[in-house]
Amino acid sequence: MRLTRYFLPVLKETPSEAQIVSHRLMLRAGMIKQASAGIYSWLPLGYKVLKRIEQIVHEEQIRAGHIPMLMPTLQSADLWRESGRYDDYGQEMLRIKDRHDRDMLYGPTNEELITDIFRSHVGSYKDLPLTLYHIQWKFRDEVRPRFGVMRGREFLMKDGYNFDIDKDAALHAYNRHLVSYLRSYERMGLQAIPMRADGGPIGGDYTHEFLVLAETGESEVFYDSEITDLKFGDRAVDYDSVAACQAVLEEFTSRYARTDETHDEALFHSQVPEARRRSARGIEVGQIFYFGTKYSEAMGATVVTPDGSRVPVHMGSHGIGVSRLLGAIIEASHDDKGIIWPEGVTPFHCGIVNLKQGDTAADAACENLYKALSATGLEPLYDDRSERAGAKFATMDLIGLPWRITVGPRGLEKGVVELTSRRTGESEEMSPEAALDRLAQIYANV
Ligand code: P5A
Repeated sequence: MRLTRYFLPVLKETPSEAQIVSHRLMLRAGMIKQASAGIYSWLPLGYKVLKRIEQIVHEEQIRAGHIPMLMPTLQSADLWRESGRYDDYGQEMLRIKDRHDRDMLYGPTNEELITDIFRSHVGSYKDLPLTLYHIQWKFRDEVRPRFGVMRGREFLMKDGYNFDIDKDAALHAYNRHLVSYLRSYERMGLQAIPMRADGGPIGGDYTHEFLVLAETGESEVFYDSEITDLKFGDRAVDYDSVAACQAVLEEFTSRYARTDETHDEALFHSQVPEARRRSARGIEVGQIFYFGTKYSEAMGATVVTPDGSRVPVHMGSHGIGVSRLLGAIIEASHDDKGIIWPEGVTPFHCGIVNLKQGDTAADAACENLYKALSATGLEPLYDDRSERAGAKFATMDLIGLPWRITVGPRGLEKGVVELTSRRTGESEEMSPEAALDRLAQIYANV
């Protein structure tokens, strides 16, 4: 993309309504614009990152054997009356009437809708196990929407639902989700720690939240500091192996780590030596639940077992806060100049800064780099504006592309350009070909 042809409405001023750094930076970098309280338009740069995150989530869910689909945002109130949640959900639910005076709602989650789909089409144990998921907009009329996309009213969630014959099978699905979530967050450059949590309006008492530690997080958390040394890495886990998934769950959840809803001070003290006890704040970027037959019993989602009897299916639901993740990643990765995107989610792989637009050699070298990068499947953002170098660097630093190639007439006389890491600020002179090779290598491992 050439910057002169792009739509990147960066702000010079720091917006006064934004209280936390990620919200400020998303506004300044022209990623989002508030449409009304807690509801945002995703401008091109923000939309690009959102899509990158979605892509990682899709890839990891499919790898785990879960099946993508799409359910609507608007739902009929009748299904929610069946489960009993229509009255329970309270003011967070946005209720709408259509022209026939039918009660509708903008879905805050999809347990009822998916259970209805399941009961309409599945009746036998032979069709299990089954996990369906989608990535779809949700609406929760939060009392205090704040911090930009962190606590929105309209937000994008990946929500998955497992259907299993019994509790053991459903717990394997739970573990599979835990493994796939660890992989997903790490690919986004995040450490998200699974912590024992509370079921809230979804239900069930077997649930973990995934938390990214950050001072601006809305949750208070208590944990054994050893947990922060755990890395999932690029290990290959066989998602069909009950033992392998169980082993990952045990490794990542055996140490004390709880949100304030389930925190037990006495247990914390008895399980964790004082030097390793931590209390901190965290951003909840996902949650997994096993709630057994809560919805299947209420809504009659049953299957025939091998011995011919009929049983309600065991279920769980599993959510990732896709739009919230942008805020969480920025909270975890920025400096005073702007965002620092991890390679896995960056909107463009590399920036090209032309120090002297209009100089024949510099223009030609930039064009060549632009074409060569694009040909290798990488997406560069070429700053081809006739701006001062300082202004171009400031924009690149603000929008946070992890790598920048700087091209100027003086370097070109020596046959070199400069490759700069946004994270370390270190620059290295090299030939344009060497810069291309280096970038290809970096992104081959992402
Ligand atoms: C699990 C999937 C559920 O709704 N039902 C379907 C279950 N879980 S949850 O924990 O309530 O939500 C899942 C994730 O969505 C994100 N989230 C939000 N993101 C932005 N703004 C909000 N107002 C908001 N509310 C929830 C969180 O990341 C949460 O973990």
